Amino acid sequence: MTGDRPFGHRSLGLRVRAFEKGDGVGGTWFWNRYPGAMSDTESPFYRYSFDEALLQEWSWERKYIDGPDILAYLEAVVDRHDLLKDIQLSTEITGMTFDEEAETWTVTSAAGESWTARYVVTSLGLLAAVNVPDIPGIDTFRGTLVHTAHWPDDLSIDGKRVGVVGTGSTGSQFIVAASKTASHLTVFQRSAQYSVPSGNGPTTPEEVADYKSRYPEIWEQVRNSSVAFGFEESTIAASSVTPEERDRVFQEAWDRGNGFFFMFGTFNDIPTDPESNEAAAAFIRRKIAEKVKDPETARKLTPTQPYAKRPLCNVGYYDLYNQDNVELVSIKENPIVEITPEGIKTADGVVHELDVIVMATGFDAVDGNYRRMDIRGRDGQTVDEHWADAPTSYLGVATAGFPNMFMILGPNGPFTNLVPSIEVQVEFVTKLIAAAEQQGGTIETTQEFEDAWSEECTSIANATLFPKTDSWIFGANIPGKKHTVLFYLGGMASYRGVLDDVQQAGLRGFEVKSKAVAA
Ligand code: NA7
Repeated sequence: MTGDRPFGHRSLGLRVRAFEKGDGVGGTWFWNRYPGAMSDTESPFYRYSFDEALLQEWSWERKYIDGPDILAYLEAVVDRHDLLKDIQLSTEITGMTFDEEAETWTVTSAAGESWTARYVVTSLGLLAAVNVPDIPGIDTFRGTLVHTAHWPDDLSIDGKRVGVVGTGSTGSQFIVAASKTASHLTVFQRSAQYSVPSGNGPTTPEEVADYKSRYPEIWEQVRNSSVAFGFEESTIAASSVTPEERDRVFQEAWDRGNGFFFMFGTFNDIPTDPESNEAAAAFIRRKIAEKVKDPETARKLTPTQPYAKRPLCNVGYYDLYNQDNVELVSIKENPIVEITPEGIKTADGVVHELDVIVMATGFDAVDGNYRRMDIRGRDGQTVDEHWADAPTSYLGVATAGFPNMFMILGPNGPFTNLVPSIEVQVEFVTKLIAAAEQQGGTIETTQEFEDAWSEECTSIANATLFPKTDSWIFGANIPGKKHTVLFYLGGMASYRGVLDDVQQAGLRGFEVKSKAVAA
């Protein structure tokens, strides 16, 4: 292989066995095949930086890559690096137990197979444990009921009566797509959302060539930015400029497109200053009022919470509610009471007759899949017990009492375009494993460092308006889940700075315990 830098286990010369529940690689993009699925990170930045040759080979034709193209890209990565020989597909791992005597992990599958390893790296998916609401009568529906993350390849909604529950990032993408092909689309909305235009459209070959010629500087910028979306975050406070100037900047961002750009590229205090946040929110609310013709529909679509959830963007999200085939039901005002064989019944007694019900109801984010597995560290303690109060970690990659276990996108990792975060964490975990290899022992973090990292994440989150809204970023979407921070909201550059400091201080916060040395 040429043109790529040594990355991950290959730089250590270790043997690796990877397990994947799906019948193919791709994770999120393997599972999420609903109509309209796409990344809202612009195409040049939603890819790995480590394979420089592939960056040159792989092109794109639109501002954003859609689900099937991302899956094809990930398959190409696997192919090029001949990874499939190390990956066992269609294998659901159900348990992992640390043997303190042997200092090894035993990994077991649902089929009863087991393997032993010195190290385990968990990449269980940040948004993978599916959340399906417990609605009475859900099993009685005569049509097709699907969660967006389990979309069957042979399910078409063309010409059908479709109901969708959920208007988050997934729901709004699906709604835009379904509004074009369903005979009737009923949107069951719990919370109104702020959505700005994505600005999606064709890219010219010249633009693509220009990006390709600048990749080294692009990655430099991405890694030194906050959200790692490939744009410069604003350094100007909305509170420092006139209302006219704010609206000029918001309009420019509206015309440019992209949700993260609207929140982080316009001004630097939208997520933190209530007045600046309200200025952005009011701008979007005015757009809703301008676009949506029926005042009652416009009222229901208008959010009242601060603009402080994961930012969304779509093409024509609000306009589509003017179409005759689209109907909006506010289930805050008129709750779903049950699912019947014919469709969805709301509190006003109406049965909305449907052929397909789509649950765009999200995920038990971040720790969901960890808790669904039986993961046992020192003294037989499970991860579920260890996280009884809240899911925690040191630097998003390690948790105390679980030696030689490393998480990619574990709790309290950075909140960014996830591809660069994955790369940064893989590089860091590789260094941790190298340290353990070098010293011939186990490596683990301590409770003290884990607690300090949680405090750091909480205090950063509390300096923002994000905890003031109910979203999966704090676990608020799952009934009974504790409202707690699940991310490091300090940004990519700061996160990398912390990792650099930790390394320079001899992996501060990690202990290598060598039995040989102890003996
Ligand atoms: P989200 O963002 O968690 O959205 C889920 C949506 O489903 C949201 O509108 C919820 O309303 C709604 N929801 C959840 N539970 C229910 C129940 N019980 N009844 C009615 N409506 C419900 O998930 P997504 O899949 O859209 O996006 C997750 C991330 O994946 C996304 O941010 C990307 O980064 C990728 P709510 O707003 O909670 O009132």
